[in-house]
Amino acid sequence: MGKPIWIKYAAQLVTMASSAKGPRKHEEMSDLGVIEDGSLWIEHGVVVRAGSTEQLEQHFANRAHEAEIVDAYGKLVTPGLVDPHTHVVYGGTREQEFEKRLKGINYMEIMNAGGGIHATSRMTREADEDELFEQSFARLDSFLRHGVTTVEGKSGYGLNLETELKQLRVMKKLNEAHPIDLIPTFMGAHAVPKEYKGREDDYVNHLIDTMIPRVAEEELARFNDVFCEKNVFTPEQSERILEAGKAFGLIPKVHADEIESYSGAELAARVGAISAEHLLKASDEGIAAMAESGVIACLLPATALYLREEAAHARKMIDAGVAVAISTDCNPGSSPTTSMPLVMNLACISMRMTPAEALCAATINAAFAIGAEEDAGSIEAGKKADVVMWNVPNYQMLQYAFGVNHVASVWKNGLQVV
Ligand code: IZC
Ligand code: ZN
Repeated sequence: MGKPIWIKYAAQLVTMASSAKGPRKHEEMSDLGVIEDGSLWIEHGVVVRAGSTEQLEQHFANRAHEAEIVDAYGKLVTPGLVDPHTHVVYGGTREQEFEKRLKGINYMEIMNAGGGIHATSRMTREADEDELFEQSFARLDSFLRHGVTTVEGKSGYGLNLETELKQLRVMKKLNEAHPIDLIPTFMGAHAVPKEYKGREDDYVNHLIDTMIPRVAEEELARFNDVFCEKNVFTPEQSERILEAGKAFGLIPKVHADEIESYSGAELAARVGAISAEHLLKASDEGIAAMAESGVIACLLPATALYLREEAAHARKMIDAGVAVAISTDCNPGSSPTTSMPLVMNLACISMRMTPAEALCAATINAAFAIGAEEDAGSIEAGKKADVVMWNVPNYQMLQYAFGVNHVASVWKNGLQVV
């Protein structure tokens, strides 16, 4: 695998290493494991040792000549960012819908009139595998350029067996072909397809009897997600779908309380979901229930901004003891972005998270939200060497100078990819 890489003299090395076990809560979210004048030795694609430059100079005195040296003087070095919620594989775009919404027609009106998710579903059904692969590959490149090295991706623009499988197979190929680790979620319950209008329960049964077993049998997904929302799937339907997935080893996730308060957070707690997403309108009881059962809140402030909605109440959740992660929600309707740095900026600006909490939410807590914490989310001996060097001297500057791409270099599995 070539020479060892030695990143030296970083103004700040943020490791996210901590004595805390599990997703970070309360003040644990501010414990970033910062090392000033930081140094990092990478070999065979994994982190061998992180510490001060002085410590590593002592430790590797006999091997210094073997390494390729990277001078990080004046720069910030962090773990690769993790995006725990995307709809990255899709056909077409929805810029006309963007304009409609600016003129005052809302997200659900557009969807109920056959646009929104249904429009993307039509375009995704029409696209062949190669087209979907090419378009999504380019989006993953963009993620990488923004410092993101692990991405969760959902199906849910097929809404029939054939196209859901197509989306998941494209994700599998992308995971193999692209440096980014792409972790797949089945989301056949993203909308009730038009051909089932008035027969919603028939579609729920189809998901449970046919689609979920097939996805599990082909091992195409790790998670099972549902859009639990008024006029989409009720909490009762959502619970049936998530329980059916559990029986096949698919871990539940819930799109909860995005547009209206609908006891989605309570549902996530009840079914033991790994995470609940959006939560703009989550109730206090729902937040308490999530804290109690250890559901991670995956908050999407870029989506809130894009839909011109008030962002989720991150402070309330952190105070209640909920571990918070953040994500782009990259999708063609309500958040066409690949910029996790922008999402960190917005976590601070729209949700009053601190710069430290935002970085925690975009790294280790995001990794926990997709079961990737063994490999990703922190710089620790034995983990994948997924590392970003930024053109700023400290993590506060990363959140402060906003809307700018500060990425200098990215390593994925110890290979420089940006
Ligand atoms: O395509 O509109 N909220 N799903 C639930 C989305 C947004 C993605 C979309
Ligand atoms: Zn989503």
